[in-house]
Amino acid sequence: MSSILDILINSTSDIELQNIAKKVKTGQRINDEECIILFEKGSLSFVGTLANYIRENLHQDKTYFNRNFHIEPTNVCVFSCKFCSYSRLYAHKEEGWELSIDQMVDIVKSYDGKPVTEVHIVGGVHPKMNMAYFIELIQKIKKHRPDLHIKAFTAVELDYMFRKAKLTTKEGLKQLHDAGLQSLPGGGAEIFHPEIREAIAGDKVTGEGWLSIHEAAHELGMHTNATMLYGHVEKYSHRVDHMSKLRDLQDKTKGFNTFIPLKFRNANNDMSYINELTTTEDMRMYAIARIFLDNFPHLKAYWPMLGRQNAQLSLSFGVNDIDGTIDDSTKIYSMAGSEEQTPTMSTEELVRLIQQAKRHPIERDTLYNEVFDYNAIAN
Ligand code: V47
Ligand code: SF4
Repeated sequence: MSSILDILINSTSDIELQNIAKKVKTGQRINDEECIILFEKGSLSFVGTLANYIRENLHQDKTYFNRNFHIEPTNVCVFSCKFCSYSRLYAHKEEGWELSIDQMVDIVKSYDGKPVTEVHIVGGVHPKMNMAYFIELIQKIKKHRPDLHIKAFTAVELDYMFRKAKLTTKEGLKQLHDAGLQSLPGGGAEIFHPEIREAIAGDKVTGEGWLSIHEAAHELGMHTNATMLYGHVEKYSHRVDHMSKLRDLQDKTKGFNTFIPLKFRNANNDMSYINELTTTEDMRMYAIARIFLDNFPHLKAYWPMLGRQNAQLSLSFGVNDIDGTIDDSTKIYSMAGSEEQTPTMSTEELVRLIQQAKRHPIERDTLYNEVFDYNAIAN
């Protein structure tokens, strides 16, 4: 009997695309040039079929989410990334917010008795919030709720914190890890290639710096995520360069859990003149990431940024994770123009969204251990 990939191979007249489909069928890795060919020539149905084949081989219909909330300590930031709608320079700090340690611990306490498994802490890079401040925060959260997984601080925040404290990356991470930090989120990666990074985020940690912080975290036994901000001034070759560097590091350390492509949103920032990409381009991005990143176990669509309907659609284009309940606790995307102005979804809504796409909802913890199988109660 012909498999779906045999049908795809036989019906594709373009030899280069046909060879890529043959590689996927036999489990071979595609190279950077082939990835560019996919971006340039692969139709949505072509890349979608390949990505869905890989997704179902890895995870069948399983689709993960978790119960989480965000804490954003501040939006005051020493940097001025051109795509950022959220930060306020220190000189205008009265327009922003700065949470005290007690206020953040109170946010954690407001979840007492609720079955959340993860707190995600990221924010602007505030010149006065230093290592000692964040170590105290983490210790207090852990003391109050030891079972809550702390996923916190982008490589951008960490790079600044460690430089100010005159610590090496290894020393700084070790101190935070000892205090209770368990994973790193994937933010701050943007586009690694200096040609683009300098144009959109020229004053923060370099691509190499981002990668070396994640490598050091992996060496300490921590898991991390990786993002890529796409759909602005980058070319396809920059996306491939970015994903290729992530794939190389993953070959070395196996420390990444999930890849999260982040669609550029254009409201209220210095890049508002750039049109946002279409849904077709978004789905092609997810699908090609699933095909190229053969050593990443998971591909996440972050619904507060993409919108819930497109997140649902992405489950047919390689995505097997749609993040968590969020609980209206992040402002990054609502300020950048996402239709999700109050990002919160109840577990029931997330489950329904996944089931409507004819997928199998599973609640996970941060490290993808299965917490609850929703098909067990739905049938
Ligand atoms: O690094 C900022 C992005 C990131 C815009 O690891 C924008 O589980 C689009 O990384 N349009 C921070 N994107 C958020 C992040 C993240 C989110 C959810 C889950 C995880 C995880 C990580 O947000 C920044 C930047 O790339 N961003 N402004 C914008 N206008
Ligand atoms: Fe600061 Fe992050 Fe915004 Fe850049 S993206 S200005 S580092 S808050």
